[in-house]
Amino acid sequence: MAETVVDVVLPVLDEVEALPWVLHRLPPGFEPIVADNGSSDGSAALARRLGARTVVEPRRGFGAACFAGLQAATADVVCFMDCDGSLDPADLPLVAGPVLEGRADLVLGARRTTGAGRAFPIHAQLANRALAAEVRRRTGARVTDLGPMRAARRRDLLALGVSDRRSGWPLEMVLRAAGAGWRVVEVPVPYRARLGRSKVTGTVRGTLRAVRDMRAVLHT
Ligand SMILES: Nc1nc2c(ncn2[C@@H]2O[C@H](COP(=O)(O)OP(=O)(O)OP(=O)(O)O)[C@@H](O)[C@H]2O)c(=O)[nH]1
Ligand SMILES: [Mg+2]
Repeated sequence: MAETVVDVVLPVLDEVEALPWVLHRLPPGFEPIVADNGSSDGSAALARRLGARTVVEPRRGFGAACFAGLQAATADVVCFMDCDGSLDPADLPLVAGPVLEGRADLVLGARRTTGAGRAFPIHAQLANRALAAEVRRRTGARVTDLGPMRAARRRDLLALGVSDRRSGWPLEMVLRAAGAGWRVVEVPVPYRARLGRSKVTGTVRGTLRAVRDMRAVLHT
């Protein structure tokens, strides 16, 4: 698979600590697109210095960053992953494989924690499990986690019309994909404690914002 070029969208908000490790770990054939979401710690400049294609999305929100990266992508298959060191780019082929081989339309990396619980706090795990159960109930898709490491075909994803630009983006993508009859497949991927400072799951404000955004998706 070495020559296959897959674009990897990396949403980034102040991730100078994790960026070098993440970019360094990308396997051959996986090209980064850093989608900087108005970082104030020099993440965009660092990404450019390290040779990564970099787009800047001033509109705040996880979905806004992911969408900007998707729009900048050119490869047939696009992956997404958090750029905080919690996911290992070396695992991307596991997630991209079923799409590249035509066996799946959307692949989600279901997070498996190893070691201490700090990687994935219990409230975040419970919230994720409940959301995955709701996705199963609504669509029949056999998902257990709304994993942030994902792969799909670029054109299909653009046509899906995911409209949320904040934390509801990952949930809306799965609901729309399953609703459109996509083959949604899950593969396990290791998940570890992030590098740098937690912005969502480790903070009350971030968690509440994520819950609000997800609720909005469920109720539209
Ligand atoms: N929270 C947040 N993250 C963003 C945004 N834009 C880009 N990101 C990036 O999206 C990825 C996921 O965000 P994280 O902060 O890791 O969210 P999380 O994994 O739920 O929680 P923590 O790792 O505990 O902060 C990271 O690479 C962020 O840098 C944004 O507007 N908000
Ligand atoms: Mg994280």
